[in-house]
Amino acid sequence: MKDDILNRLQFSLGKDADHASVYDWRMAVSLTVRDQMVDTWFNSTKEAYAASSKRVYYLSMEFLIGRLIEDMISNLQLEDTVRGALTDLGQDFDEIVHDEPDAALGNGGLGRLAACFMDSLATLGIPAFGYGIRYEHGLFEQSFAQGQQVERPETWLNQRHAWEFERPEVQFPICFGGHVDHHDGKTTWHPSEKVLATAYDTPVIGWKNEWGNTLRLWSAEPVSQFDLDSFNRGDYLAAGRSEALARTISRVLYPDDTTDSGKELRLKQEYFFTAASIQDLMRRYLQDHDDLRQLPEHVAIQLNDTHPAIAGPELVRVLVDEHGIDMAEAIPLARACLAYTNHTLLPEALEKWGEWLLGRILPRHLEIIRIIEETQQREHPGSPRILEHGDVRMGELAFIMAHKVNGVSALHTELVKETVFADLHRIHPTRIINQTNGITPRRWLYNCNPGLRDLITDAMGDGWVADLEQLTALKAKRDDAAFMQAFQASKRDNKAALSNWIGQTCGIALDPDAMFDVQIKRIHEYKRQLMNLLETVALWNDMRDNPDHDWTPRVKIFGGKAAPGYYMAKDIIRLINDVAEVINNDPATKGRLKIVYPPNYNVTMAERLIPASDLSEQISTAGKEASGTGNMKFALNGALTIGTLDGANVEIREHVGSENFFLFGLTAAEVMERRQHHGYARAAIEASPRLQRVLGQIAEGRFAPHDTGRYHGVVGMLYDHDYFLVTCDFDSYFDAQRRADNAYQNADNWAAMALMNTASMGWFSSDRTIKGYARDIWNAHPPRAAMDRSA
Ligand code: F58
Repeated sequence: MKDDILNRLQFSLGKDADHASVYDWRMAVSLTVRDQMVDTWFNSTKEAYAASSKRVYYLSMEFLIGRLIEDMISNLQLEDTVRGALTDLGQDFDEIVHDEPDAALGNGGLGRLAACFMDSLATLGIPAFGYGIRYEHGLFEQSFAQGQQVERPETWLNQRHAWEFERPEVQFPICFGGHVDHHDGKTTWHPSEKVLATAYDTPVIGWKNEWGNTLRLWSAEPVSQFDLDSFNRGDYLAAGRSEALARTISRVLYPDDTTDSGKELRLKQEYFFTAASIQDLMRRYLQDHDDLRQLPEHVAIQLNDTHPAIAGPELVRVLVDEHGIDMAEAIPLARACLAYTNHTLLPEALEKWGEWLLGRILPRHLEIIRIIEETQQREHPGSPRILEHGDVRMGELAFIMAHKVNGVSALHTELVKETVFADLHRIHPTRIINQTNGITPRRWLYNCNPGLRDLITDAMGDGWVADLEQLTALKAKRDDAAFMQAFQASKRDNKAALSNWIGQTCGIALDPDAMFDVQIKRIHEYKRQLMNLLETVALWNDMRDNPDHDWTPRVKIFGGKAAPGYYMAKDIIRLINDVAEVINNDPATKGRLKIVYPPNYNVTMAERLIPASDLSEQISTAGKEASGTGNMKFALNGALTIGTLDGANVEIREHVGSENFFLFGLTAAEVMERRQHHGYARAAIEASPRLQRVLGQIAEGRFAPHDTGRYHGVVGMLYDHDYFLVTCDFDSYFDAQRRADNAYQNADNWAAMALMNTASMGWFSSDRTIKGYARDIWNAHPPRAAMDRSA
């Protein structure tokens, strides 16, 4: 390993050890590790070909991967080797690992789920490709200026990305615009614009280096590099115009996790990566098959939300216009390949495109969508429409073109059946199924929490890493005093390390014995960071009123970004920072209450915060959080949840036991009912003197003394259109928090509850989720298991 690293340093980086920077060392280590993945990767590809396996194609606009170096090293079981080699070379392993920038090619849960799924697909040995976009700029970088969010472009590709292989030979033209000709029964699309999609492959190697799949990200390039005629005429801008146009397509990730941006560029991005992926998988299929009617036996295409929903019409277009299959046959054939995952019920997040816009950019696709619509109406008169009020509704399109549609938690799936797709569900009663989300235990326990990982492995071996349900054996340890002591110590160590980091980065001193209460996720009204903050102010008031009470010391940690155009979310961020400023400087609550909000929350920060958390905030308005996956990461790492009956919280509570979960709040049914009552928010505020006081303080400018009107909008919203029922759940939430306070006072009992959480979370491994997809949706199998069976 030492020689390999030095060789890489010399021959790939052109540096000698004396002059190498941390970056050079990291690249040398990464390239060395990457070399060791290639055999597994090649062999997996060969095996999948030899077995003529069905392949899974996971199409996702987002892959929120974070750093890769630790994943790669641990999945290859190289930790000790690499660490040892670097120590011998006089280098610091941790410093090198922390030098890698996060690949932030996603907004939040949806993108992170895709990354966890890639890890599980490889670990399970299921042949799969992840297809997405190689954004030049991932999710923006967040900083705070006077408490307000400031966004700056993220530049992960300024440095070379060590893990990818550029594939200049894998290149497909992607067309836009123009018109369509129908002649002698033949249809021809004459596009007006064309770009090239070039592949960049990152090998994804599963646990213990047994199987490797590919994450193939597409980058847009101009068809012709530049126009030499214009250049020679001295028109340098015109010479580079087509290049500039093409490159914008893969330039930025849309940072909007709330509403359909309505931008033409986003539609082009969606079509760009979907069309490239379909050309690629068709090419692969046609290499060793000639009967396109067998396509569904070899190809499973999973649509991660509606962003790639144009895959339906695109696949039909390719089958009909390029391979001469009848439309009537092509539609069901495409459907048999396609499945769609829904991640949201929020009406504003369901994608729609103006018919006019879609027709201008993808004229042939609009024709095909019309035919799909007619076919659906003919077969199921009165079916909900794809085309309505001048819009193309991508949810309906995805549903109608999928053979299975899945929700991401039990509750969410029921709500999908009852609300957004109620009418389609009546027509296709077996199409909607549930696949509750999961998380990869490799990243979210093994790598991020080495203390707990070693404790568990010492107690039971490392079988749990690929079979997380083995963790139930830990339940027997709750009476083992030595184990429980070590369990508590590992949490204490993680909290001390986090306190150090927060001290260094935010300049705030924390007491590692305080309860670390953490809410990290995108800032959104339905996730109710505001309710958490109001409770913090109420607690502060109570502490100041009763200074002699035996208060449980708390550290409230927030993390998360707001979409740049989401003004209410940005006000909430500013309010958190303003309140922190006042409370953190109040001598009356010193040592008892602190608020920290480290800027630029990302995957790497989550890996730091989650292992050091005691209390996990999962407090969305019931019925709004489709699943949540952060909730699973916390519970697995021994944090207790304070939460509503929403998303996967419901299933987490069933697994960990209601006695190990702080439940509060209205149920989804009660939420819908409450909204029918006129003036429900005012009534709730009037009934709660505690809440009234907090709202009064905020409205009076207690936290913005030089700009007292700053939060009138926020307070006014709570009085007049508190759609997410912050006011109605406030008292119940406050009480649940006091139950948590009391429980925390008994450290042994708290640790026993935390252990029950860790021990009960095995079911939430994304390995279980992927087995569910493979069985119920894809009918895909690991070729190796088939060979083992026949041997
Ligand atoms: C999330 N959706 C859900 N969307 O909110 C969360 O409950 C769930 O656990 C997770 O998916 C995985 O199923 C989500 O993250 C986005 O970020 C979209 C990005 C593009 C625009 C629309 C929202």
